[in-house]
Amino acid sequence: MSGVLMSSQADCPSGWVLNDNKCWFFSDLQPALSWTAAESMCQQNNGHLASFATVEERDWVVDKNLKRKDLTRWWIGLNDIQVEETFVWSDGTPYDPAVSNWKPLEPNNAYLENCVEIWIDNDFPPVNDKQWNDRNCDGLNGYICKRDTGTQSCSMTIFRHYAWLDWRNSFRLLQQTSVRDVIGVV
Ligand code: MAN
Ligand code: CA
Repeated sequence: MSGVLMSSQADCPSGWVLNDNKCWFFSDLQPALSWTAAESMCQQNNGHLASFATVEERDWVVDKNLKRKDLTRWWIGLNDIQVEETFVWSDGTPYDPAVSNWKPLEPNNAYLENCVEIWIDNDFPPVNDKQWNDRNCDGLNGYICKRDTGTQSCSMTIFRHYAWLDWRNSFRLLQQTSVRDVIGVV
């Protein structure tokens, strides 16, 4: 008889940051990407372009992450590609206008703009400099991915049981256990 017990710890792949029980990735690599290419990069890594379910998530992204980077324009998952003026998040999170943070006069669909960016334009005073703008989806931006945590540190306990009758015909049971670490994010 044998058995396996798996235990794991929620964690993020290397290069991703853990916040609010999600993993976040900030790409300021060159070349910058179109919205569609950025969304597909996030999907290849088991995520989507970032959605914001709460004001805390939204502000954490800008205040704790983007302000330290040089790049000023970042794709997020919000878009109205399917139906003009109906905004949806690419990961399926319901769009809550109370969590939105549009720049004044945006979204304006000025140049057939169906994708949304965070635009840090370093205004002074910086009142509107971390807000959202709809932009043509072919524009080249940095991007932010979000995904569920994976199981990075994970250990596996293997049980083996041996049972037999000894020379005096009494029942003997032996349990052998071994623990192994499994490395890698699922
Ligand atoms: C201006 C405004 C924005 C528009 C951008 C495109 O800043 O018209 O609404 O999205 O240009 O780069
Ligand atoms: Ca716009």
